[in-house]
Amino acid sequence: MEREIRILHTGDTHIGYRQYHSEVRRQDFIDAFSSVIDDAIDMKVDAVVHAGDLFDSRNPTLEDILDTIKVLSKLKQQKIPFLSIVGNHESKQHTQWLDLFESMDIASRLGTKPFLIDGVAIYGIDNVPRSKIPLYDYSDFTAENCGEWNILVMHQLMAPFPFGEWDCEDVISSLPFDLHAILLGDYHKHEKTKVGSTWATYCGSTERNSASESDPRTYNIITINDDGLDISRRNIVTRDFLFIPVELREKDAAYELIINTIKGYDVAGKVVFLDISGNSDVSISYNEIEDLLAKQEALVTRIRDMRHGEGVSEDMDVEVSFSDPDEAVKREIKNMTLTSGGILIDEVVRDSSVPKTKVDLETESKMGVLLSTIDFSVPVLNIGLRDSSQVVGEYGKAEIDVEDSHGETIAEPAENYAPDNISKYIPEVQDTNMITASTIESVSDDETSKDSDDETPEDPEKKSVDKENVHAKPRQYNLGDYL
Ligand SMILES: [Mn+2]
Repeated sequence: MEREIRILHTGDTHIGYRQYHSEVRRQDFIDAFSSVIDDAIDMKVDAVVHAGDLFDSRNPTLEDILDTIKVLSKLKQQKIPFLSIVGNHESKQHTQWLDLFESMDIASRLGTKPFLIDGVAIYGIDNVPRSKIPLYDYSDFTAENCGEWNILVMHQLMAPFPFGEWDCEDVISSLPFDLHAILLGDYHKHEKTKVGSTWATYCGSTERNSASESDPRTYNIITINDDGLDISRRNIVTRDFLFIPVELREKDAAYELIINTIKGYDVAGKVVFLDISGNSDVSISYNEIEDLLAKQEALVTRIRDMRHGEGVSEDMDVEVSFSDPDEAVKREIKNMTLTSGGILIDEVVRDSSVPKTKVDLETESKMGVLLSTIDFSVPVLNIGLRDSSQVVGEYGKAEIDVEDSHGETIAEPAENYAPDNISKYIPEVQDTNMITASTIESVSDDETSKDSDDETPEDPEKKSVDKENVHAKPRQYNLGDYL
């Protein structure tokens, strides 16, 4: 080798994660990424490799994107390449966020053609969903332009690590060149092992994505020189998570015990878990405890009452299993008050005997059958709309003129506004003669705006309530109702 090459390997930065609904925590995730990039600049590494899950969501906010661009631009200024793959969290259908950053020349998307740094060739495989791993096609990889040293970046759970879904050995033996290291993301804890003569290593996440990630966060430095390839781990300074255990005994002194215990800790600015165990006969109100912790300036307070099986919740590593997942899905779908059309589409999409390429055809044909069973014959002429607005449309059915959302007048099948339909869907209006197109339009707009709101909700619970309200109200009053 002409010179030593050093690569900073990071991943699972999950930018945009508003953990515990805290804006400060969102900032913590971008700050952690930023501090890793600052280290890369201080160390003058030859490249930063990101092993996926740059963003927590496939729909990061503009703020998240701008913050990320700022950080990547710092690297760009120092002419340090940022090389990355797409993780499962941020993965979009076709074009990826990484493509945007590549087009801005602040990142390179790794793939089957190597990114070369002197004698080191770096390849990447975007996250592959578990079900598609056995079908993965290596044929795009060639030995052409491969390096003296070859590195592959992946975002998967890999064997020989115990949680593995894909075997490092399969990957190594399937590639047409020698692989010296697999730099991994997805698992959030640092790991390092050798598979034959190939290193496999996880860098760890840059911030704590849950309370179970209690160890210090880490990244890797990969050093390649004439002596070989070496992997070393570095810690990242992140916000403290503090775990305060309290074991309750007697009923009377419960609050005193909790308060005195809390006072023994410096909770300011920390994410605080108060873990209550012990006598389950002692009932306590959490509000006072939360107030006390807030007064002591804890950033986030989480009370986990272990006496009621809490703490064994989302924050811990727990395998959730259903005795029959299909049954569980069916039950949930039932609760969604979908229309028969909605259920039909769901069934077609879920049906493993329907090839993906036939889903649209199958849906269309089944929907046709469903529509043919619906009785649309309604007493059109009794409708209290102006006769002059009624015209006969191209299908020979009566139509009425209504304003669409752009204020344009369009012809709509009058049956959509037939008395039966309207009174059914707008319960507060009993006299159908009062209904005008504008009434209908305003209801429609309201609904559309709610449905098209696909932003990540501030509070998932609140959102689900809103959704329920929307669905409790009948959705529409035309053909769309059967969708
Ligand atoms: Mn991740």
